[in-house]
Amino acid sequence: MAGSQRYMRYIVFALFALIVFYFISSSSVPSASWPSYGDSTSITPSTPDTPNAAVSAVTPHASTTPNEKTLPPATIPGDRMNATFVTLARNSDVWEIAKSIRHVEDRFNRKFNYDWVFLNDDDFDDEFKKITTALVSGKTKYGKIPKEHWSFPEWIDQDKAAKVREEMKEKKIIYGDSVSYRHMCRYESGFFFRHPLMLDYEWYWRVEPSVELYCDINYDTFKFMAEKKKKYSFTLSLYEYVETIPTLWDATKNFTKHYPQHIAKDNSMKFLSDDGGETYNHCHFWSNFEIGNLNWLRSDAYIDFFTSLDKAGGFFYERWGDAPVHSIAAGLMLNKDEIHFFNDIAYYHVPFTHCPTGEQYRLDHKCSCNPKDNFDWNGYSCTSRFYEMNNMQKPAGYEKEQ
Ligand SMILES: Nc1nc2c(ncn2[C@@H]2O[C@H](COP(=O)(O)OP(=O)(O)O)[C@@H](O)[C@H]2O)c(=O)[nH]1
Ligand SMILES: [Mg+2]
Repeated sequence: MAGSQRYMRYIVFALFALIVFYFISSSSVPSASWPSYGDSTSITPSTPDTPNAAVSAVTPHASTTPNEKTLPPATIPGDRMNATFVTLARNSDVWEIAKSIRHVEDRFNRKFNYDWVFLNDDDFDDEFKKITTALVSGKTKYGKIPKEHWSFPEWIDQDKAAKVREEMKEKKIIYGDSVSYRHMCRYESGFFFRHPLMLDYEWYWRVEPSVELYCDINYDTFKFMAEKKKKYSFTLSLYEYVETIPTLWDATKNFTKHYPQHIAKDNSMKFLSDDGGETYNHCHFWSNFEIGNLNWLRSDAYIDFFTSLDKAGGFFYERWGDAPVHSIAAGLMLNKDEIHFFNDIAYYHVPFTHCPTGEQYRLDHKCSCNPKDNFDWNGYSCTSRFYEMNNMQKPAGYEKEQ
């Protein structure tokens, strides 16, 4: 027994000695085959046919080879328009707006470096400013909305407004019981373009949290708007939820009766109404995406329109959205050819996608959207009407997406 124990001890010791010997011998092997990154002195060309072996020997970071192809310029040269992105957001929206900014920068703005104005009914905190400033390639500006632009006007009957919110809550109308959503819609309808920070600019592109862009945009969309004399634009259009705007068209008709001088001759009434203006068909451009002209929104025509709607009280007695308000204004007070459909801007805001119709375009612009998700030719979209009203030919292949 004692003899076999001694025997075992001997084997264990021998094994241990072997392991120690192995480690000592392998660590003493010269390690010249693992030069540290950037250490040019220890580098030997790994293969005899490495093209720039001579250069590699003298330049730092020579473990990599230079790209000899001509790459496109990192930014698009040329002058810029007097334009800005604009976002209305709360501090709590920071990570959702961060995603949107990244999309906009990657697909467009890193090539143009336009400014970005952020507006809030509260003070933006340091975290929000730090994150968004780091992401935007242009200048960032942060503005607080004056109280009088984010509160009930004195002519609003508070009890009546509260009762409506209760009723809408029972009917489960989206945002039906929300006061802040109503202030937001009224602000986007009538005030954002008058904020002191916005007065510096002529053009805006509105961006909301959690939106996505799916194709490269390689030209200046603001310049396009200016050169083509466009004032308003959209990517998605649809029918508004009737319960939120039962009297919006009556208020509109009241406006047109009092201000006939503001109505454009070649307007888009056909897009808005199927009976020559008697009733509204609820078609509107989805305003979470907009590229537009701020001077138009600041014009007497638009301000008179907003003021007369505001007096009617529907932002609080109903739940008028800024999308139908902007759309009716553009439809009646601009000429048809001043409204542009950006088929080439692939865009998503929950739950709808605009994915450009036309495969060659999608391939050329590195689009990542599924054309099957495109909403344009769906029965709930109004974009077909826009094409028909303007006698525009629908893009090739649209039938396959219906
Ligand atoms: N500062 C601020 N921004 C708001 C408020 N409510 C909504 N927003 C912003 O207004 C825009 C529209 O709001 P959102 O929640 O996206 O509405 P939806 O797209 O209609 O569902 C977004 O840019 C929001 O960040 C609010 O109470 N305060
Ligand atoms: Mg939104």
